[in-house]
Amino acid sequence: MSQLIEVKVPDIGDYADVPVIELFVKVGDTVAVDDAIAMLESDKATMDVPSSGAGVVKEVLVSVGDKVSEGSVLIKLEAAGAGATAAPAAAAPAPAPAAAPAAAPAAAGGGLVDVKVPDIGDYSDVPVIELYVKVGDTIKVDDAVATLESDKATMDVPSSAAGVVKEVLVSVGSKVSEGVVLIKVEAAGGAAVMGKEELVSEKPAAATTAPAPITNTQSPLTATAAPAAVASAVKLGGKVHASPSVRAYARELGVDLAQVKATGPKNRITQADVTAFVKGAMQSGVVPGKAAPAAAGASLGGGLDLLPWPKVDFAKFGEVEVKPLSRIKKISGQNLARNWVMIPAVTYHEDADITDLEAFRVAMNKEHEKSGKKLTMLAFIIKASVRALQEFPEFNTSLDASGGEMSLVFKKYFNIAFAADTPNGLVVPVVKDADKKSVFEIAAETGALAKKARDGKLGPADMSGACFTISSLGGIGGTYFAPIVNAPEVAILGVNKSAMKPVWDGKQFVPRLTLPMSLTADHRVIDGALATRFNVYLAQLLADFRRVML
Ligand code: CAO
Repeated sequence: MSQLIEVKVPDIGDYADVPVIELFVKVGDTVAVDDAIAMLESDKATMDVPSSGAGVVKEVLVSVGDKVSEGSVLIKLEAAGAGATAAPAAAAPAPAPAAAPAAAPAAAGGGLVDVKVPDIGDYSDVPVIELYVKVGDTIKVDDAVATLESDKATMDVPSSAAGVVKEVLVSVGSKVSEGVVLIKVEAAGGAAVMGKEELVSEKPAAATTAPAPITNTQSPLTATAAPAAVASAVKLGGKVHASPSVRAYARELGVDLAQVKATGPKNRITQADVTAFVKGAMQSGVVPGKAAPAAAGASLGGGLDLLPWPKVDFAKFGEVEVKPLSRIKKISGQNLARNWVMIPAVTYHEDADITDLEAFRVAMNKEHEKSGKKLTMLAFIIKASVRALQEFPEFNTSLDASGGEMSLVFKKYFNIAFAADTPNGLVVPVVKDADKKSVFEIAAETGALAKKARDGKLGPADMSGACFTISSLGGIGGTYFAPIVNAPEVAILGVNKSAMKPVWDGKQFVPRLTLPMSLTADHRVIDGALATRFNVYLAQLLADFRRVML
């Protein structure tokens, strides 16, 4: 009797209840091991689930929109020849390959250190799609050297050494495997000083440079993850078949994949298809991603009908220097642009009197001087925001269209993100379960996360699961600003530097330390009255912090 093989969702890291956004098989299809079965899309990652078995699809147990987690059965297969020839991964997710130490760089003659492709799982002959260094560049341990892209995964290779790049042995298009030398680095001072990562790196290549788009090489899945700051990938088209990297490429170019003609196997859109589409659009004058050209004055406003980005030869007007955008900026830029365009956002301002709170903070810090514990204004604002979210649950929600119709997801947890300024751009780490933490604990955690952010060491887990974001420019200055909502959240609070202001107390002007607050909210969920009530309540909490306990 034939035995059915269950193809399950393998280890997908911390993700759970991830929506299926595409199904590539139906009953009757014949699939081979590793054929893509479905695509899952969390708020941060798009993942192909490959088949762990070969045979004929007998049952499809999920449909688009269903939410799945590790172990969920997607399909049942009858093995080819009706015999039970399940690949080992069929019954259980393939175990993550043991994280092998990265190839230890051999000190070459003249103090040169080889930076090699580390363990990249089962992949070999993987094309280099981007190179970030050139001869003469000074690099640090963990700086991204190159991006490799297989048909399923995009992987950043971090440098295992610090110093000056003396040789680059590959170019874009070169195919590389584990152990291949990418560059030779002369360590600072001419000696082959190795970074600790290069001696024993327990991290697979992709997991090292945290904020860069990474791929989970430890899982049979492929995931193109983005920092939380930049939230979810835009689903540009309808049902289209394309790998995560092609989707990322299309997003970068603003191409609607639904309009691209596929030439790949199983009608999948390849990178070349996207390029051809853009070329065609440029030649015909049609703005990529749009159904019709933006005829001047003819728009009925259904689309954005934007003009192409202006092309200017800036060098005509004076000396210029062209520098590439950092990877964080490239990714966050796309998401900020989407959030700016798609969210009808309004910013509401309020002043909070933090005279007493600041006096209390200073007194507490003095009292705890010896212990090294320090309370920050940001930590108090996070704690007060949690209380305000509890009082106004609409602020702790996300709009969700995965069920076909828009619904509002109310979250019962309180994870607060905060914007952190780093040399490479803005990242948004998350303080999880801030409702369960003391202000001291929150202060310590934001400090640690901000440091990790500046060191470029935040991982996807540090930046996911936020409910509400705080952007504090208080250490810098400013009066008010209009922060952009960090979708799929529905509101963001910006604060600037507090200042002594004369406040009328009914009889006279008194000096009060005033914190300028700017709350931007998604008007589809939060209307102006509610936003203003939230702001007033938050200001009351900060003016008298005892209210937080009520
Ligand atoms: N009013 C007055 N002073 C303030 C203040 C406020 N609202 N907030 C902070 N300060 C003071 C602090 O008390 C600190 O002084 P002391 O060292 O004397 O205590 C000083 O300013 C520096 O604070 P900080 O900004 O380094 O620390 P923080 O805990 O307030 O903030 C972090 C940490 C990570 C939020 C911050 O470093 C940061 O990156 N801010 C930028 C966020 C950003 O870029 N937002 C814009 C996003 S949209 O583009």
